[in-house]
Amino acid sequence: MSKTASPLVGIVMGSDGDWPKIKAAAAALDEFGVGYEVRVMSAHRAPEVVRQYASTAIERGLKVIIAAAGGAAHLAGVVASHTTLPVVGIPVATDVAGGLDSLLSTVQMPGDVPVAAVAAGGGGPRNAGLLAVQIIALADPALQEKLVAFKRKLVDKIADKDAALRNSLHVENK
Ligand code: RP5
Repeated sequence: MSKTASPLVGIVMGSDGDWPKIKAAAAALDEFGVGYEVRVMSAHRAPEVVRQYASTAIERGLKVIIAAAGGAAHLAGVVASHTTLPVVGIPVATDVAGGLDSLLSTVQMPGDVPVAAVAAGGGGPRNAGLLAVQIIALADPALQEKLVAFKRKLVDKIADKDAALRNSLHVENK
């Protein structure tokens, strides 16, 4: 449902092979009921498609674009060059030091063209989704409330882990 109903977030990636590595971004949007669309496009192999997509994103109602790419990861930067929407870059994990190539290509933008880059691998893709939710929530009080509840649950989750670990250590030490 989130994929089609008035998408507010565009998730674009350089290759279909990126999807399994970054789909946690979409899952985070699903969690908060934020609509999104998903596209494969390449800054290098189909630059005109990227230009067209990014330069019409605002008029199509998008509020944030999440752009994922690996290796010479220029997609987020090129998208950012064609729109005033906030762009969140996901450096796709690779076998080069876990995605250091992607991370540097995504994050080392020149001044005047910002890309908010998340971590390569680990919680990075999920954080990209959450960051998009937080940006959209600035103008959506109901979504903001969901984020406040989410933060509260994080505290509870850590308290439970703390109690469980301390309890297990206490049992072991007996
Ligand atoms: C990047 O090159 C893509 O984002 C992908 O991570 C990487 C390899 O793409 P394929 O050659 O597998 O299509 O543009």
